[in-house]
Order: sequence, then structure tokens, then C-alpha cells
Amino acid sequence: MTNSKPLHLHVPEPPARPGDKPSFSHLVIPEAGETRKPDVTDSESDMRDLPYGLVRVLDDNGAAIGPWDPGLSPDVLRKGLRSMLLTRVFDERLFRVHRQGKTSFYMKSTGEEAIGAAQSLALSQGDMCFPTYRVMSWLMARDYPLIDMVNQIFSNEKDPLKGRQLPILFSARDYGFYSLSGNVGSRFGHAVGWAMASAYKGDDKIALGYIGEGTTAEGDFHEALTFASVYRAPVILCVTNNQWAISSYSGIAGAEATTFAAKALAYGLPGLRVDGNDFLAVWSATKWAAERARNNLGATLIEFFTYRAAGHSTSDDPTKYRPADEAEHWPLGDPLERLKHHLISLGEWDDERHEALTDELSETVRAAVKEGEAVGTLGQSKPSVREMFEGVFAEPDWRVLEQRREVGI
Ligand SMILES: Cc1ncc(C[n+]2csc(CCOP(=O)(O)OP(=O)(O)O)c2C)c(N)n1
Repeated sequence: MTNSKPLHLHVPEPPARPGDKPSFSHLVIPEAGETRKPDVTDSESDMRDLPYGLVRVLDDNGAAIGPWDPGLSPDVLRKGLRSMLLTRVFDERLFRVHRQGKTSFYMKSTGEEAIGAAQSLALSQGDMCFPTYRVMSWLMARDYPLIDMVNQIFSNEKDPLKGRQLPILFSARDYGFYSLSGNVGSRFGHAVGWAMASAYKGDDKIALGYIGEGTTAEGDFHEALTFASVYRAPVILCVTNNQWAISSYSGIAGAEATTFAAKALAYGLPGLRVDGNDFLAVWSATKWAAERARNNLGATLIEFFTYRAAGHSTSDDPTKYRPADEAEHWPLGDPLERLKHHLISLGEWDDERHEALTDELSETVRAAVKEGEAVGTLGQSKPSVREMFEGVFAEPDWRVLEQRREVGI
């Protein structure tokens, strides 16, 4: 048989380009409280509607509604708000520091702060997250010392990673934050392996892996889901769907055909789709998946639906490929503003306290940057050249020793 018509290749295009009016009318956004909450012990086959819903708790009036409301205390909500605000203030300051030539690179997580902050607070000490470069709020929520971040970003003499890593590729084992790597997706499977080891040892710790929606197109995503499903690994696998992978919109990674949460179905795993700009929904979905994992019920795939409000990195200019004001039109709003609004509506917060907190955190970040600058910014202060040869192997082998001799140290 021959084709009667020529074939045609479909190349997904975003709904709006620079100069166009931003458009999110193609998105179906369920109301807050609308998506049901199954029992964690329900079978996966009874949950196949969930990847097409959207777990949302906070409504447009800032009220927490529906079955996924985790009923958090005001203290926990304020801690969450503080962690998110600290992340934002830090991002803004360190972005400027890059523009002043004091560091080589920086990446903001603007608009995605709720994810790392809520998950960091919802999980336990000893659980391990396998981060992307956009969940700094995980560390902020666990009070990682700002000065260590700043020194890492300056690659100076006091850099905890000894100048071996690109800025913001942190590593903080004691804070449940596995080493970042520039190779996107490479650690999604590590999260599963770590979780398998925890179960193998009969431990009670669980793992959490992050991957961007663009990176789900890598083979690592498939490998991780296969192992997680086969061995019922105690892991929460999170796709941060922020709509963009540098200049590629989510359609290029498969978003036109289905949801990222729905990819769980083929692996026999529960898939949740969650409003990533809703601190309460992120918390609640994480607790739900953690309970499944801790009860040996296996892995959960969670898609966090959000928007990358800033440029991809300091090397990117998003106005070249999307409308400059697209972030302002994102239908799920700003995670910080939404949590602030909720706390105010509970009578547990107000504009004056918010302003005072913003000032306090700005001052804290300013002081940390100043302290780091006193040690030295990019190129002004460096770890010893000797550090370049350390940690390659547990014990330096003959090649390392020879190379060290060659540079005279
Ligand atoms: C293996 C690999 N391929 C390509 C890159 C270049 N790269 C860095 S970030 C990025 C986009 C990732 O997009 P996404 O997964 O959606 O995450 P986001 O940056 O939006 O948080 C790419 C392609 C890389 N770092 N590693």
C-alpha cells in the first residue's frame, strides 16, 4: 500500500512567542479542593484518574479547602514562608553579584520556591533528596549556613567544595541534599538506588528524586521508574514541570500528548499532579507519597505544575523565546504571595510583619555576601591547587601523585 498524502512531521510550538500576548488558555486547571484524595493503601489501579487532576488546596481567596488540606500549624506555615522568602531574596542578591562579575554563574528558582521548602520540611532528617539546581529552598528550609553557599558561589578559599564545582552545584549530606551534578537527570536513578539500599538494609529512610520536565526526555527517567516500580523502592519521584527547558517549551518534552504524572501509569505506579505554587498542596502530596513509601507500598511519581518565572540561568535571556510578561499571566500565581495571603487570611500574618521579615532576610543575605566577599570573590581567592588532586580516588594512585609532582606540589 502507498500513502496517498505526503507525511507531515509535527513540531510542537508554544502558544506565544516574544511580542505575542501570553496565553495559557490551553491549560485545564481544576478548582482548589476538586481532586480527590485516595487512601494510601488503595491499589494503583483505583487511582488512575489522579494524574489528570490537579491537587490544589489554596483557593483564590487564600483559604485552604478540600481533602488534601494538611491542616498545618501557623508556625509551620511561617517557617515555610520564611524559607521561600529567603530563597527569593538570596536569588535576587546573588544574581546581581553575578552581574557585578563576582561569580561566574548563577541560577534562580523564582516561582518554584514552594517545592523544595515544603518537601524539605515535610520529610524527616535522614531522608535524602537528589536535587536539581532549582531546589535551593530545600537547603534554606533546613537552615543550611548561607556563608557556605556564598563561598561555594565565589569558589573561594573557604568554598566547602574546594572550587571543584560550578556555582550552586551544592552538596550537603547532613542536610539530606545529595551532590548536584551538571548532567541533568543523572541522579534520578541514584535516588531509586539509594531508596533500594535503604529497604535492603531494613532501614526506615526514604529518598526523593527531582527532575525537570525537559529532562524526562532522557533515558534516566525511564530507568529510574522501571527500577522504582520493580523493586517497590521507597522513593518519591518528582517532575518539576515549570513549562520551559531553557528555550524549549514543555510540548517538546511531551506535554501536548499527556501529563508528566500520567507517565506513572505505564510503570504501574501512582501518579499525582500537583499545583507546585501551592505550599499546602506540595506538602500534602509529599506526606501522602512518603506514607506509601514508609509502609513498603512503593514509589509515587509526582508532577509539580509550576512556571519558571526567571531566565534559565545568568547565561540566558528568556525574552528571546517567550513573551517578556508571560510569568505575570501564569494562572497559578506566585507561591510566596499565595502562602502570604493564606497566613494573612488566617489572621496569623500581616503586611507589616512581611515587610519586617523581608528587611531582616535582606540584611542576613547582605551580611553573608559581605562575609564571603571578605574571603574573596571569583579569582580573588582560591582553594589550594593541591585540592585539585584530592578526592579523585579514596587514596591517591600513582597517576595523581605523578601529576601532582609535575605541577610541583
Ligand atoms: C545530560 C545533559 N544534557 C544537556 C544539558 C544542558 N542543559 C542544562 S539545563 C537543561 C534544561 C533542563 O530543563 P528542565 O529539565 O526542564 O529543567 P529546568 O531547567 O527547567 O529546571 C539542559 C538541556 C545538561 N546539563 N546535561
